[in-house]
Amino acid sequence: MVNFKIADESLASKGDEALYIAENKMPVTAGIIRKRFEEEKPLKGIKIAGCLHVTKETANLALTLQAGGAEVYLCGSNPLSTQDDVAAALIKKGINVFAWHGNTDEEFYWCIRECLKENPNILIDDGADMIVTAHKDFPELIENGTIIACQEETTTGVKRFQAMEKQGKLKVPLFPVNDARCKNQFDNELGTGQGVVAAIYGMHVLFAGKNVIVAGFGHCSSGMALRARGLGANVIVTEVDPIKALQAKFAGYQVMPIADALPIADIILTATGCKHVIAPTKEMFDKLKDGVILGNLGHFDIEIPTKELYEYAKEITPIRSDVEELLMPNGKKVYLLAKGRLANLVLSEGHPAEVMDMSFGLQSLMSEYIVKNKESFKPGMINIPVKIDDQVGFLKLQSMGVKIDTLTEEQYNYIHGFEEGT
Ligand code: RBV
Repeated sequence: MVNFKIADESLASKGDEALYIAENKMPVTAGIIRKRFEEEKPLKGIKIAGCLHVTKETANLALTLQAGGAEVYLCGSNPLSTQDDVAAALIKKGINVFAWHGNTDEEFYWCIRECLKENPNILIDDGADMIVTAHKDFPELIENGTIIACQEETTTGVKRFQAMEKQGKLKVPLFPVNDARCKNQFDNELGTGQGVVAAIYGMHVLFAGKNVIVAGFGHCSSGMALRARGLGANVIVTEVDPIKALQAKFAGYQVMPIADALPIADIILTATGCKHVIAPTKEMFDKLKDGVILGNLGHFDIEIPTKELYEYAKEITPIRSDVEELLMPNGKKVYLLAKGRLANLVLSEGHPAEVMDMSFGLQSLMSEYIVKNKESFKPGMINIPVKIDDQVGFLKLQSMGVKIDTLTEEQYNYIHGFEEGT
């Protein structure tokens, strides 16, 4: 029996169309790996709970895990990113889903708890909320060994787990899938990078000639800066890390403190993982240019100080789906995308299937790896095996019909030796 709470079951056929589009663009996850999983059933008898954006790409991950024999439970990793048609299609295919677009914070955690109540063996998180909830509310699942190991999809989640581990509070083996090369060099750079189009979906704005501020210059934000420049914007980068600031400068961007950038910014896009990228003060808010568009592409809604902006605004008017106009006390208008939540997921449909194919290929193979090696893990962060990272890379190349060279024995010995010099 499928267990679920979703918005509208009648959206299933629309969801099927979305799933089909993604499936065709995910030859690794929905093709090669799914086919092998169907034959070998490496996840037989295993329950997997995913706290992930409920998108057509995540749906294909869920179906691959199911093909491998797992019983799959899914809840959303953000209150606004669930695609209700996808959720409807999934329950018809036997995936247990607790997610709907626009759930409250309380409902969000209720959905997580519904998944945890099912005694899952593997948790796949995106942002750490599910695994942190397991530690707080379901410690017995950790203590009695029901949870074998966990996987984390995003940078913000990995940072939270690093903090937990430092404080001795991380009680499960944790694989930071985000940190694998096949994840962060593609999903983060290309996926979040292309997410700048959320500002176009939201306001149908022209980037050419605009001053676009990109906060941060990590994997995600450097991708965003590149794509915004490609659209013809004058990109200004803000940073706190001297090396990343230098990288931005040498890549040809202007670099300056955010306080200096605010008065000239037409669009401000954040993906730093840090809170209050714009300090929540009257002085900073008054600096914002009339008509500025504010969009966050980072995991949580604290990068743009949404709560404080709402409190400071004289009027808040929803002007279209997921876009609000804030009238500031000085008469200027500010346009906020997606209530400060990930605009790339809320206004657009999330990262394209082609890159999610690699992230979710890793999640699939890591689930298999966890089951195969379940006796050998200790609590704490454990790197993704290079072999699995490489395997996803090879599978992706194979699916694209791209061949590469292999080291000869002589080359291998040279590269791993020190004897040969001048
Ligand atoms: N993300 N998922 C999607 N289409 O399902 N798009 C983005 C999708 C993930 C991405 O891996 C990123 O690390 C995370 O969302 C941020 O919450």
